[in-house]
Amino acid sequence: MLTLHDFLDSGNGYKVRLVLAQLGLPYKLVEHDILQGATRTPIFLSKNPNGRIPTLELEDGTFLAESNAITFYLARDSHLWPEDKLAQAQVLQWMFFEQYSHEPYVAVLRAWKHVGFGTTPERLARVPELEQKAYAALGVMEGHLRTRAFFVGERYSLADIALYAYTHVAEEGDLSLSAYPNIRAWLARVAAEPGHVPITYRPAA
Ligand SMILES: N[C@@H](CCC(=O)N[C@@H](CS)C(=O)NCC(=O)O)C(=O)O
Repeated sequence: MLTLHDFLDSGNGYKVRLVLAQLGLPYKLVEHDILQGATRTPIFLSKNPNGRIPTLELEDGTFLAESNAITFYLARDSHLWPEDKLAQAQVLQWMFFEQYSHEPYVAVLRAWKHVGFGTTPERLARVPELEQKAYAALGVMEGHLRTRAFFVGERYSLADIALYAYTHVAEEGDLSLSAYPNIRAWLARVAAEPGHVPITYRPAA
């Protein structure tokens, strides 16, 4: 059986849990308290030298890191991954956008203000810059969704999952979605997809 090393509050981990749930794949969840440095121990570093969750442990003992690589591994033969070559590249385009232009701002503000990493004076000084960059990313998403139901090819895909994970909890980082009606409508569409589970979801032990 697959084993997912994770931390429940993590949006990166949630992407993987959402894919596993929507594809009906059984797995064991092993939770690590990242607030206490649990992914920085020698044992965890031997699984993922980058010291981060999510990390997926395959049946043969291989460890796979990086949320968007893990969701691709799980979903590439499913309805969550398009068949068309350009659509595949467009899904990747949004997954890379999420990692470079969205997650470092939207997720980090939430990590500081909500998850428990805390707001030190140095972090508070960086908040305006992170907010500006987070809203810039949300602006790109809002514009794209003005004429579309989903990010690629009018079909729910890994692109939507990658971007949903932290956008739907952006307000926990004190970001307001009130000026983003297209994003709010898309969030509701994603949450209505069959097999959707919330970020707090744990599989039965
Ligand atoms: N790019 C990675 C980011 C993973 C990441 O930043 N994980 C965080 C939690 S969301 C973590 O494990 N932090 C603990 C630490 O860095 O010690 C991904 O998409 O999986």
